[in-house]
Amino acid sequence: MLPIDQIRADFPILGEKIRNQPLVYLDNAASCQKPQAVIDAIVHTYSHEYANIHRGVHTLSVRATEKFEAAREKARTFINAKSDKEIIFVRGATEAINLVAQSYGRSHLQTGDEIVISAMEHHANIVPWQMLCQQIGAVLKVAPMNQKGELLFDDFENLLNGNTKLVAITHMSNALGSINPVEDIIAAAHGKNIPVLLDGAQATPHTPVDVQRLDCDFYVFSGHKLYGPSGTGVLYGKQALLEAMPPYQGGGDMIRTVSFEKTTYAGLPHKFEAGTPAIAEIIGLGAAIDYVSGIGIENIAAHEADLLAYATEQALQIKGLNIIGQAEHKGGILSFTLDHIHPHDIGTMLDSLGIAIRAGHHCAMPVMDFYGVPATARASFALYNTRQEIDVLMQGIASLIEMFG
Ligand code: C6P
Repeated sequence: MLPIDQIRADFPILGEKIRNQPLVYLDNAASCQKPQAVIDAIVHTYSHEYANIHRGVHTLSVRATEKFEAAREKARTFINAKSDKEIIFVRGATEAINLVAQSYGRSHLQTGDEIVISAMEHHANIVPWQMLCQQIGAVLKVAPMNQKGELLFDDFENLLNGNTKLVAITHMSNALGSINPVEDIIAAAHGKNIPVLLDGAQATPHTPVDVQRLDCDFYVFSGHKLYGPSGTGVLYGKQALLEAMPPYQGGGDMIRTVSFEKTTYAGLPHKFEAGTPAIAEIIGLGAAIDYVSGIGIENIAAHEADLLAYATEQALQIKGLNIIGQAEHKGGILSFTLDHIHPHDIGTMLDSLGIAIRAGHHCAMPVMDFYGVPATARASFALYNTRQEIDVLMQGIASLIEMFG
C-alpha cells in the first residue's frame, strides 16, 4: 500500500480546483504532474548552481556539470545500464527514436532492408522509420495485433528474415495500455542477429526496466512521463552500437577538435549531445528518478494495477461503454468509447467536472483505424491517483450518458 495522502501532498498541483471542483488528473500517459522535489531541484539550480556545463572552469559551471552528470548516473542506475556512456540525454522519446533512425539507420541499413514495428505504435515509433525508408529505400513491416490489442507473436516472428535489420517496438502501448512480451521479442530477434529498440515512453513510469537483463540494444524514454520536466529524455544504447554510430547533430560539446578541414568527435556520451542541453531540467529529471526510486517502481506498479482492475470492473458495468484495448498484460490505461457520444465531447464534459482525461487519436492513428473509431477517451493512472478519483470519473461518465440520453 502506498502512503497515498503523503504522496499526494508532494504534488502541489493536485490541490488545484478546476472549474470549482477538486482536480482529478487522469491524463498521466500524456504527461504526469511534478512532485515538489523536482520543482525544488529546478528552482535550486537556477537560484544557486546554474551555468553552462562542460565548458567553464568557474565554480558555478563545475557545480552545474557535477549535478548534470550525477543525473546521468541516476538514469543509468534506474534502467541498470552498464555504463554512463550508454546514457544519452535527449529531449524525449521522440528525439531518441529519430536519433537512432538517422544515425544507426542511415549508417547500418540500405535499400531493401526491413524494419519491423507493430500495429500499436505511437507515431514517434512509425514516422521516423518511414522517413528513413524514404531516404534509403528500406521497407517498413508491421506486426499485427488481435482485437484485444495483443501482439500476434507468431506473425511477428514470421516477419523476421534475412532482410530484417531492426525491430522497433513499444514496451507499453499508449493508446491501449498493452504491455508487449519484450523478452520474447528480443529473444526471437536476437536469434536472427537483429537488434531491438524498445520504446519505453509509457513503460518506464510503471514497470521496472533492466536493460542488461532485457538485453535490448536501444531503449528510449521521456522524462515528463516519469514525474520529471518536459524537454528531457534518455536514449540508452549498447556501448558498442553507439561507438559505431555517427553523430546525429553537429555543434558545440560533441567535438574533440575542429578545424575548417576536419573535425574529430568527442567520445560517448557527448558525441550525441551537441549544443547546450536542458541543464536544470535534466537535473530535475535526476530528482524525479530519486523520487520514483524512493517510492519503489514495484510499489507504483502494484498500486496502478489495483487502480486499473478497479476502473475496468466499474467500466464494464456501464452500458454503452466500450473498452478499447483489453490485453491480458496491461498498464494503467483505460481507453474507451461511449455509444453515440464523441470522445471530444466526453473530454469536454468531464473537464467541466474537474476531471482531466485525453480524448483523441493519442498520436496512434493506425490504432484508431484498426478499431474503426476516430478517437477514444483515455483515462491513464499514476502513483498519486486513488479509487475515489475513479469513482468520480465513473459518476461523471454515468451523468454524461444520462444527459445525452
Ligand atoms: N505519448 C500520449 O498522450 P514524447 O512526446 O517524445 O515525450 O513521447 C513520444 C511517445 C513515444 N512513444 C509512446 C509510446 C508515447 O506514448 C509517446 C507520447 C503521449 O500518449 C503524448 S502524444
